Amino acid sequence: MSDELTALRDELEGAVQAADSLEALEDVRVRALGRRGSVTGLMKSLGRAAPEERRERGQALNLLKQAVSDAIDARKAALAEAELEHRLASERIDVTLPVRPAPEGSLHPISQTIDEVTQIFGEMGFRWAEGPDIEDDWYNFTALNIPPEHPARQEMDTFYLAGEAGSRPVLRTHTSPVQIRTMQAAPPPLRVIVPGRTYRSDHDATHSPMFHQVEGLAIGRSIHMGHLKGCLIEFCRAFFGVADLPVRFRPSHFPFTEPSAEVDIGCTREGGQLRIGAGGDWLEILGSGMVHPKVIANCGLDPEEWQGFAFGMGIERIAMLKYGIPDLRTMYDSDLRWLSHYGFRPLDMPGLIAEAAE
Ligand code: 2NL
Repeated sequence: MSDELTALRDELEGAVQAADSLEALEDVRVRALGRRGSVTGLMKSLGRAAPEERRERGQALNLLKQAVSDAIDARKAALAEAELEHRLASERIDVTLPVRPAPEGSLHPISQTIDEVTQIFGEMGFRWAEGPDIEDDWYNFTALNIPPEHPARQEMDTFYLAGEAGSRPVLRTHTSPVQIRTMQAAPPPLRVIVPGRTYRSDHDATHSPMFHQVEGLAIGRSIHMGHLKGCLIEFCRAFFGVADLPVRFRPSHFPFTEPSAEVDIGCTREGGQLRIGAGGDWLEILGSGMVHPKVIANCGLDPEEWQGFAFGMGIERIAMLKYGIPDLRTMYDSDLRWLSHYGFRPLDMPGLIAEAAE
């Protein structure tokens, strides 16, 4: 090979080695081997060479072209490998890292409390039942043995709606109408737990016109006060997570139960701080009683054959007690800061799961 071609080969091989990317390498290839490239130009000029020189110069040019082409291929492979190495290093993922928590919503304490109450009674054989928010006078009052002069019936305390042809629909003031419908719908024995929205015309620091109740009903041939006491003591202890929680039954009155009992749990109030558990003090949690025979009869059942117990409690109240929420009105503000403070992770059932794990 002539000095001139050797110099060109060295120059091109140097350019190939200097190319630091596939694009730069392609530029070198075009400058050398492209249609107007330096090596291509020399090949084209071969025709003008003297016949005796042509063979030798042709061979030398072919060697040059081959050498440049081989250098380009080798450099291309090296660059491609380096690029792959770089990607493997930069796109490396650590599969041992813990999962990043996805942003998620939370359960309102009212929903959480309803879940907890229905789960505790569910384990005692009660099934969930629900019914309409808009009721008629018979289901909300008459069937429940509520007398015409009872304050709950007054315009002042209850939301009435304008109905058709003199009827007077009412926003249910308790969830009891659902139990009446349950007794009508299928023959006993039965056990239902009935959470839901209820409405009363009351609005101040401790009352909201819409609030939540959960009621329960068990009907059978030989259900007695002992069953009522056993179920409600068990509920109070499971719900508040205090195994030896004192529970007291105090005589009371409701039109729909006879006898009736208010249920109190033990607590202490030291320095204005309420603590649920054994102590000298009592806190009212729910109302209960044996279903009044007139209510059983109103549902088309024979009170001589069927009897049972019922109970009811306010969800907001027991949620505030259990979770230390000081102000009822904050429950309905939809303040995201409040919700993220008092809200629950979906499927989180404190008390119960903790108890099962022990
Ligand atoms: C309370 C007291 C109570 C009932 C609700 C009931 C339902 C039927 C028949 C008899 Cl269908 N009783 N429910 C019984 C006793 C008390 O609620 O303080 N609630 C917030």
